[in-house]
Amino acid sequence: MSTVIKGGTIVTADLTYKADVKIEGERIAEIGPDLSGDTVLDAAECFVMPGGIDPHVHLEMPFMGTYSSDDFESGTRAALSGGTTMVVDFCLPSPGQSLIEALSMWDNKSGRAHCDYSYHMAITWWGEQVFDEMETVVKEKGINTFKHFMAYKGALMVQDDEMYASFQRCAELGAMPMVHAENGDVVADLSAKLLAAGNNGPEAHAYSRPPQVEGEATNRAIMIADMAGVPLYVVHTSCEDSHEAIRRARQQGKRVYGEPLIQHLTLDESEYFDKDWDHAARRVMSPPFRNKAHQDSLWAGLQAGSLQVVATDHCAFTTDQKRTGMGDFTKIPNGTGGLEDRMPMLWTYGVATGRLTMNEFVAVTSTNIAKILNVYPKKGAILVGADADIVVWDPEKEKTISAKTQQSAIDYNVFEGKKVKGLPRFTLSRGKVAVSDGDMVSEEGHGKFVAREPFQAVGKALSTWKELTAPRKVERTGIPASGV
Ligand code: DUC
Ligand code: ZN
Ligand code: ZN
Ligand code: ZN
Repeated sequence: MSTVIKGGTIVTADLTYKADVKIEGERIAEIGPDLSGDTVLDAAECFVMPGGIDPHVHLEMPFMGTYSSDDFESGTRAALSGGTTMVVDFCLPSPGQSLIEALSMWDNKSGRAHCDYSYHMAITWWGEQVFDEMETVVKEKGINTFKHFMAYKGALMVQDDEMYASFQRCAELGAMPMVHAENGDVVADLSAKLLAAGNNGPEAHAYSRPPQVEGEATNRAIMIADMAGVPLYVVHTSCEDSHEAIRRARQQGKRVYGEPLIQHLTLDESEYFDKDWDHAARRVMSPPFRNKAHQDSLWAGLQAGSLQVVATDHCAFTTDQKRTGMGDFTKIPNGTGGLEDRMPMLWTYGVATGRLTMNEFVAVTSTNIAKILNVYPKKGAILVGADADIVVWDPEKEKTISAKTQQSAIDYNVFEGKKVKGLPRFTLSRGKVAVSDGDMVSEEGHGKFVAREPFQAVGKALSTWKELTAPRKVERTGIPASGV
């Protein structure tokens, strides 16, 4: 059985040309003029692009006393509906839990995925067991990225000495550390002061996490990564303060990557002020939305290449879940959706406005991500032999974003009412049509885990636990009950 995508214009990160694409089984078999096959998908007037990769999602994640509402079923269905064909979720061990055991819990959830997926492993505590298991995670479990939370004090937050030790371990294993860069000590102090002064509404969440806390933590993580001799991936870069640190590091030859979110690119802090409680609380996420000057900085970074990737940090909570934080903003579950809307929103606000070229669009939604995460060209490419994760993009197709028509399992959408132009006509997941003329025909359980090989090792001999400084012990309560 073969499928041919016919009559379209192929757009990759570096080329734009007219050709048909023939798929046999799960892979691209041939690219060229006038191809034929058993099934023909009409791509006339469309762009044929590598399916999107969202490198940052949280599906059914235990967090702040609840679970994020989109699971691997609804979340990956939402992804495909918007042209995204692979997601990378975060495996979050509870403090004291084995990384391998946490992974098996994640495997139990991800079996329902409609599209392919991979994991990052979070370092939520530190000890000899974590040190040892990191090797198994990299060498046997196909995971080459470790996430560190510099915020959520007393819960997920790592200390600098732990981060330094873990970064060194990443270096010797050929893995890359990632950071949620916010100074958790300062956030905790500002939050307490705001609450004490009677500021308990959702807008106080934004005041508790100013750009400086992000800029400081980004700088700190970059310097620690440099001393550990390892590249660094900074998730959800939301402001100039953090972007500036990344830009400077790159100019100095450091391999540091920055990931703005579609939410921060297109929504600003006015979403929190003079709005009703539900409206503002639904948009509470960390980092919070910023002002327009910060937005301009993020767009400039994508244009200049100092920021490489657009993600969502999709972590969707219902209005009822958000309302558990009424009277105390630190208890509002942090997170927003976006998985379904990332590509149409970026096309509409990026490509259609002239901020990004079509090739840059492909780079930041797919190809750069595949390269940075070491799954290129299996993913992120229109090349013979690559997985047939493809989106046939109709630049004339329009819709108004609405919770009423979305795939995501929550009762609102932070982009409600926004008109987008540019949507999938077809989305293919490993050769299987998942969106057909705008209709969902994807298959639960079709998604497979994508293993990611270690990066080129830095060449040091493996150290043992004893050789690293054993960081001091920190008390942790586990999954945060509140948001600092
Ligand atoms: N930020 C959020 O808004 N949600 C999930 C975790 C995070 O860092
Ligand atoms: Zn984060
Ligand atoms: Zn996140
Ligand atoms: Zn299948």
